[in-house]
Amino acid sequence: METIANYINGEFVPSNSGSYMDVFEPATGQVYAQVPDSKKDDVESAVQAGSDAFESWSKTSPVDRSQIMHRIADGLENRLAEFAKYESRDTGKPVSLATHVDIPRAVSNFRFFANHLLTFDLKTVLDGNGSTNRIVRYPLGIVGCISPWNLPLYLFTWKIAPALATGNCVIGKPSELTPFTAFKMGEICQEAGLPDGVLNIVHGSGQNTGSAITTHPDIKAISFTGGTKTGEIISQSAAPQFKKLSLELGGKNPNIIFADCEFNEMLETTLKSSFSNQGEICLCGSRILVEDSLFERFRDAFVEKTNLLKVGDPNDDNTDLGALISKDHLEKVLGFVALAEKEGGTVLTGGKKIPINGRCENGNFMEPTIVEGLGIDSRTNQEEIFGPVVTLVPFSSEEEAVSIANSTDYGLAATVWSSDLDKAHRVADRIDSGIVWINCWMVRDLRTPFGGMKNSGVGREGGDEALRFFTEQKNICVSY
Ligand code: TXE
Repeated sequence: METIANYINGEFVPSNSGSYMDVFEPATGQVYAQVPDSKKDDVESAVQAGSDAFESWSKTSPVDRSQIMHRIADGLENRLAEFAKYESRDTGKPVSLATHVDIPRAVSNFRFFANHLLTFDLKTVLDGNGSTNRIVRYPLGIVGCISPWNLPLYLFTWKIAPALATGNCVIGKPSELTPFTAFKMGEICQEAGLPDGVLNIVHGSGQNTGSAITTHPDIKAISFTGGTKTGEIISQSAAPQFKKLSLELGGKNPNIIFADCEFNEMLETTLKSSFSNQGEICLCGSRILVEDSLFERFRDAFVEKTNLLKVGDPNDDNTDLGALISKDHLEKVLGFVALAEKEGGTVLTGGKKIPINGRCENGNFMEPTIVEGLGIDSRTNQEEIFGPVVTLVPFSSEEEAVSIANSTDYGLAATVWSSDLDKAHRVADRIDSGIVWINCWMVRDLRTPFGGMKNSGVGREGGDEALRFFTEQKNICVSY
């Protein structure tokens, strides 16, 4: 049994609280580690360490900060295979996915911001009308980064890298369901020579550790990715202290498929956007809107392809879908399938738990699931399921496609498939979401803004947006 420790002031330390939670391996249902449920005084120690380190770190030259961040990326890259196994054990996702997506992206997050900070304008000078304005950006001080369980290290580093790049000290809290790669990040930071106290990783539940971070008066900003309900709670607790907030929340993303699309490419990509990471990605397309004239052809081909996906042991190279994150989450997702049937939907394929023999017999596995025949306003078509369940909805015109796409409270991502780029752009312009992919999915340039509209969040991450979020501006005006 592994015991996870907090990483505070450059050292691995147990939580003062002495209380621990079980960490389960989703693929086996077995407890393999204990994670501290840290309380206010642990967060206080981390904030103290951050305060002590801030003076020096904020004045460290951008070049030196950049070099340390590159060394962190190197350290992670050298241990990529090991980290991919940890990530798969914590999440249930296939090791192959963690090897090709999660850990490489965590490396890129550090590399990208290590480079980007060197070209980011911390200072702007505006001359005119007998005065000069010098606009300067400063690090905020101590910031909180709270991340979820679906892409643990990928999203943890997506937050801490820009925060560190801009000279802040960080209190990071990974999800209590998937703490292991963040725990091991401490070793990498030590080896890379990140000064003590600059990054502090405090483990625990949202209720105890998370809320101690979001309510701490010396923590100036919170960058959060997780559920929309949690985002609401965090907004309420952070607002009275006027903290800066960046919230990346849920989605109910539409894939709009026009009959004139390149069919095979669309089909392959739609399979990925539906079921990658067991559908547990906020960017997965969960409502598939298909033009009438293509509907039957698409439905039959999509069901056929879905039936070929292999659900199984994440350690097996041939596995397409691993286990869902927890027993509770599996029950929640299965509950949505039952709801879909109650609402009049037809399950075309999937919908059930899958027993896997051997090591994984107690794991949280379910079949990839496709449902058709539901109303646009049904709960199944409105609420985030966050599992391998998609719905098919026909449409007859551009107008109707846009109206269905915009009919939920969410606005995170969308895809549009058409060979007519005029039409695709016209539709993209009218969809309320932070990103629209035309004829592709999950293509990411880290310089671009990332985030959601409506209940999918507040603010944007990525590129300059992230560096702006983690800095405060001051305008110094002199008259001559
Ligand atoms: O996430 P939570 P949960 C969606 C998805 C899922 C639902 C709930 O629909 O079914 O959210 O997932 C910390 N103060 N997404 O409950 O609770 C928590 O410890 C401060 C979408 O597992 O939002 C963890 O570190 N922090 C999403 C982080 O918040 C709190 C990814 C996220 O956990 C807190 C995950 C509090 N009061 C779930 N309560 C996406 N957009 O990618 C919890 N936390």
